[in-house]
Amino acid sequence: MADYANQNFLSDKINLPHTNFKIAIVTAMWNGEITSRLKSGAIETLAKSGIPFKNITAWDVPGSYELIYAANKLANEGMDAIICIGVVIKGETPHFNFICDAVANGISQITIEQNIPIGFGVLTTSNKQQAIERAGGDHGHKGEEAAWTVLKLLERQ
Ligand code: RBF
Repeated sequence: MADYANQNFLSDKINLPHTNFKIAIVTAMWNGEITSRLKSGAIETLAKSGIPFKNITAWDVPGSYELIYAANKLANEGMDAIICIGVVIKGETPHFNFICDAVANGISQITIEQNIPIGFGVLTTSNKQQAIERAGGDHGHKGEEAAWTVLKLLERQ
């Protein structure tokens, strides 16, 4: 079995049963310079696996807290999977823990109640540099990884 702790899992091939899945990408516009990179990487990853653009719904919301409402609404509209993207930076966010906890708990509640895969592409970093490094820099691309993750779960649909 592959060991994703020790290899870049993006290199692993996805074997979807079909490519007709409807997938939504919800992106928080707070720290939009970084979230837009994460969003682009997520779209590219879906396209590389053969998901047609017409099947991809993109919704930009104001901040990470709004990812919860948007993801739940999109699940109710019949999406097969959702990718949530946001960047919460500790040094710039006085109530960092409240936002991070609310978003993580809200999204996990939706994935359970709606029974669909949700990719957690929400960076929670100490500073802006750490977020940039995770949006296509030295620490990988968390937008691509979140998209890859939902595709991996859709293999079993
Ligand atoms: N949203 C983010 O996505 N990332 C942040 O770092 C962030 N920091 C915030 C800091 C403050 C002081 C406030 C009031 C909001 C912040 N938000 C952030 C926005 C939040 O997710 C939400 O959009 C707003 O609170 C409105 O519901």
